[in-house]
Amino acid sequence: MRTKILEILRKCPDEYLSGEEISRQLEVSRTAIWKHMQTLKQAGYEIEAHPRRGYRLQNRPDLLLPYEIRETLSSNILGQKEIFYFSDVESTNTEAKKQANLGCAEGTIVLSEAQNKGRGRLSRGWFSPSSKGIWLSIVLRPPFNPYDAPKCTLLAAVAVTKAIRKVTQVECGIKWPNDILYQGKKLVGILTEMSAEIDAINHIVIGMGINVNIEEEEFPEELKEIATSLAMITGREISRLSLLDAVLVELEEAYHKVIQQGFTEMLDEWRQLSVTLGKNVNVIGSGRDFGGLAVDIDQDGALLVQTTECLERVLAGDVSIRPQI
Ligand code: BT5
Repeated sequence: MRTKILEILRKCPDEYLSGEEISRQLEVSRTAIWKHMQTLKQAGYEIEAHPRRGYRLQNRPDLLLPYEIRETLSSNILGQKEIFYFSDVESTNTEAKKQANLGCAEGTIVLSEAQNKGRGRLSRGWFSPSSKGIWLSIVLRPPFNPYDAPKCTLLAAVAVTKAIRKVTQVECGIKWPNDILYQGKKLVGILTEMSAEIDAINHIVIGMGINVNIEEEEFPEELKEIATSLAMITGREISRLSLLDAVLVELEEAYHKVIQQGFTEMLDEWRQLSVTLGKNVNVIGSGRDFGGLAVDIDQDGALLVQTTECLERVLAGDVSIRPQI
């Protein structure tokens, strides 16, 4: 109902519409309309209510509200079923996993304006200030073997990189396995979590943290040297709604292609968007630390690193790119 009210108000941006007119169009009482208007105001919409003329929409909040998302959404499945929206939550991945365990549909998305316990890998934290980024989790139920699940992180990284490039023209690239960087600084982090049986995936939750409109001084001291945002790079505010739409569309397209044709083409796209390949890297946390040249990824998405002794295959861990001397 609130989506419909907003639709009617948006059609006549400069006019007042009487409560009677709106209630006639939507076939509900004027009191019901009044109540919905109060809820919309509480959500941040500036709606002028004139005693004789009626209602007029003056300003939309810069929030990722489900009614606003549905207005611009051009994906077919992702975000088209359920959207769980919070102003503040511990972690959208934790919420998405809860919903997935309760049986939510594939394509369900969870968004929050802020996260107070945003998570990275290995219990690391994710800085998620209110309304400054896209803190998003997507529930997928892919027909793949659990063995293929790590490639979902690569798939998500390709989709987000393409979406960011399209919407903002920022030439960011992917650092294996889950970071999107711009000039060496982290713009996006991806956290993929899975629930599976031995031979089948129950669900995968892809969590993405995209730093959209965070200003340099807003980052905590420990992130200032290593993190960046789209607003810092472009010098302008970026529409989170347009970017969210592009991310969902790209991810959906890439996901369907992988289901129909396998991972080969996606892995090629990953190679093209990578900032890791061809660089000297240090590999940390995969059992033992070592350095070498990142030469390729294999069919499983593992990073192949040429050391002085042999070709190492890295399936998990952190990679830091050594600065060129
Ligand atoms: C990641 O982990 O990069 C995955 C981050 C995923 C965040 C999303 S937000 C929506 C969803 N819900 C969640 O709870 N999580 C997902 P990792 O590779 O472990 O990197 C974590 C490290 O990145 C931290 O230890 C910091 O050094 C750094 N970091 C934290 N917040 C950052 C930010 N906003 N921008 C850039 N770097 C950040």
